[in-house]
Amino acid sequence: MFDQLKQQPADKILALMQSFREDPRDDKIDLGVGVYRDAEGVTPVMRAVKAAEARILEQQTTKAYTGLAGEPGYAKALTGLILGADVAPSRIAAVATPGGTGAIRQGFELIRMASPDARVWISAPTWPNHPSILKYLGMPFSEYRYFDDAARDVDFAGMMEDLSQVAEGDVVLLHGCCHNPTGANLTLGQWQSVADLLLEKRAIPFIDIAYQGFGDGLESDAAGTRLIATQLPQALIAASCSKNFGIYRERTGLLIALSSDDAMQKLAQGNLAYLNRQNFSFPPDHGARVVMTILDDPELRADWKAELEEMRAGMLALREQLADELRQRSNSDRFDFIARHRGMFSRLGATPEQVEAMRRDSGIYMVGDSRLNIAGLNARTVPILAQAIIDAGV
Ligand code: PLP
Ligand code: TYF
Repeated sequence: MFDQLKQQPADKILALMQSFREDPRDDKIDLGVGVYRDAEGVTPVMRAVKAAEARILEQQTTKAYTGLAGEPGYAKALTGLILGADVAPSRIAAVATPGGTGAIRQGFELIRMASPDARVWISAPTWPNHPSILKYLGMPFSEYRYFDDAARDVDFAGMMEDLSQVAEGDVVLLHGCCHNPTGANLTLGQWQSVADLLLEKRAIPFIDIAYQGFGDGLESDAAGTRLIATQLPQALIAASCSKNFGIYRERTGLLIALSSDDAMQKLAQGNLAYLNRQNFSFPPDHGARVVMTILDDPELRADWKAELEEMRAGMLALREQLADELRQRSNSDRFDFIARHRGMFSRLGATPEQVEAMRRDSGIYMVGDSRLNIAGLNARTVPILAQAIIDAGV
């Protein structure tokens, strides 16, 4: 039986992680996988997470199954963090999922169940797992232009032109903030134009929000998502707590389906629970319980926000420093986009050969499309990267 299997394509980001580990050089720099690291290169367990875990360890009296949708208090707390108070609870169906990836997967499956011919529109470029999962599920999908390679900014005219071809009932996948892999994001005015277009086309927005709090702050980073949620009758939102709570391996995500009326909300909730049951019965609980504990406790919540804010400010400072170093070394402002981009990533716009040269000559690892993880840097390594970028002729 198993001899019938075909080799599957490797995940390029995870493969890069492996080559980095195998590189014997002491001064190598990992700017590959999207994991936050502090100035010492450590991915810390956040203070509030440790405190919540201690509390759970002490107070939890059972580990019996939760519900198919997971702990309702988790969905309520995280929905509040993402949507604020502007969306009526009667519109919200939600299930806990194994990570943001699980939420995306369940979201796609919900679309396929409801409307098998619906086309999913994804940005070019996007996180590689989006097209990979869509392909695996056999769902029709198309790309819309998103990144202007020359300006290293959003190609908004191209995006709107491509989305003008969206058919009624199609789904448009948008990154809520901190676009992966480019770092280029929509302005609130552009979000409004997208919302108007989707409303006119009767298309369904699907927002993937995996970096809330890593861009301009918790509230600003959710502004596009909130605009869509309040103006469109239906929407899907896949949220991840991996980055902003630093609980990557706990697999903590949430899939939200927003409906226009009560009956549809109940139908959506029932189908989401059904999908969880088909795929894994009950979603993981530990990370969800940690998130709920933090968000529901004013002290833990304040401490979590403060630490998240420190992480965000650190990444912004590194962006500024890198843009400054490159301005001096290139005698131009052509790298200023690094300071304008938001989140963990920027797409540098280097060729695959230049990316390879930086790896070979300087031990600097970035993804082949020249995406670099800003959090992989520190004040000492920024000038080293800047020099390598210049030496590679970017
Ligand atoms: N969506 C995007 C754009 C991502 O970059 C990630 C990456 O971590 C995820 C979703 C999902 O992350 P996880 O499944 O680890 O929660
Ligand atoms: O884009 C990234 O680096 C993160 C982490 O299959 C990641 O989103 C990368 C690959 C993958 C799952 C997560």
